[in-house]
Amino acid sequence: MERLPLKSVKGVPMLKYFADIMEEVDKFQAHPDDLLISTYPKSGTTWICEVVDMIYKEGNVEACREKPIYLRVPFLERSFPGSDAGFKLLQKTPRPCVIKTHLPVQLLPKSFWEKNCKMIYLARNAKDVAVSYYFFYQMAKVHPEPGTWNEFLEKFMAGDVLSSVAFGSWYDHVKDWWDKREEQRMLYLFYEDMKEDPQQEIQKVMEFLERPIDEQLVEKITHYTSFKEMRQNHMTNYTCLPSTFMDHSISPFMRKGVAGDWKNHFTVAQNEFFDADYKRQMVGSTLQFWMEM
Ligand code: PPS
Repeated sequence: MERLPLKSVKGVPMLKYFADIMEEVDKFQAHPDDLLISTYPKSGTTWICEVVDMIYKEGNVEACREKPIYLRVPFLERSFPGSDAGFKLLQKTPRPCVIKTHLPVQLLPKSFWEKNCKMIYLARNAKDVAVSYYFFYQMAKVHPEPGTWNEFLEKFMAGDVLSSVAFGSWYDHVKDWWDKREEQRMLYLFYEDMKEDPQQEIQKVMEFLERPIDEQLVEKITHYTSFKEMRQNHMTNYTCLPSTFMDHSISPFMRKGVAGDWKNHFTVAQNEFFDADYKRQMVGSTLQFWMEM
């Protein structure tokens, strides 16, 4: 796997292979009953996908273990040489279905808005996302070289230029999706709330999906979607992919799964600099994050 430079799609830096299919992705036709799961990378996408798949499969663990999560919840804009692009995989998938995306609001195919699809957005605090993304850049070798932690953090803060990170600005992503939540059938969730009270957040998802709340089912889903369980489950921990693509010996995909790990990586100076920039980038937004638990 080659570490190619990012490529701009309407000003958003993207992995080159993803950018190359965006014209086709843009024409994607959503089914009105498709459920879209949208996140900025490293925000707990795999976690919420597994929760939703377990709800759809009414807690049937065997059915959830038939295929890796990236085949059960196809990733719309994903594209790598030698495998089906996400939108092509969706052509072969029975619809309606659950679809994963990391696209910012302005790049999401219009059809999702026009068909008024239900959407779940999961956000995670910027500092933990930056740390998680840094380790992911090292192990998932389709990304450009991350450089040092300090260099990577600067790229993360830069957001929307080609020298920044894949999928662009975290700040714009979380704010723009937040601003859409009232005009769309959208459930906006937070990683930190899922860590704090997974039962409550799973119930919220079930209500949003109009499923009957069954306490035993909630308990079962909470258990099987815990970090401990998902870390050792080959269908959720990405170990089914070849190590040329994701090298878990550099850093496992299921790395720590906590809120507040940033404290082990940010220096005092980096933290002060980041906080000042954060205030500037988030000014005017009502969006609030727990930076630790
Ligand atoms: S990706 O590649 O963008 O789809 O990655 P994504 O799944 O969004 O994020 C990976 C991070 O989520 C953590 N994770 C979890 N945390 C808590 N509980 C569960 N069940 C869980 N599953 C995944 C994973 O460990 C990555 O975070 P870090 O901080 O790197 O550990």
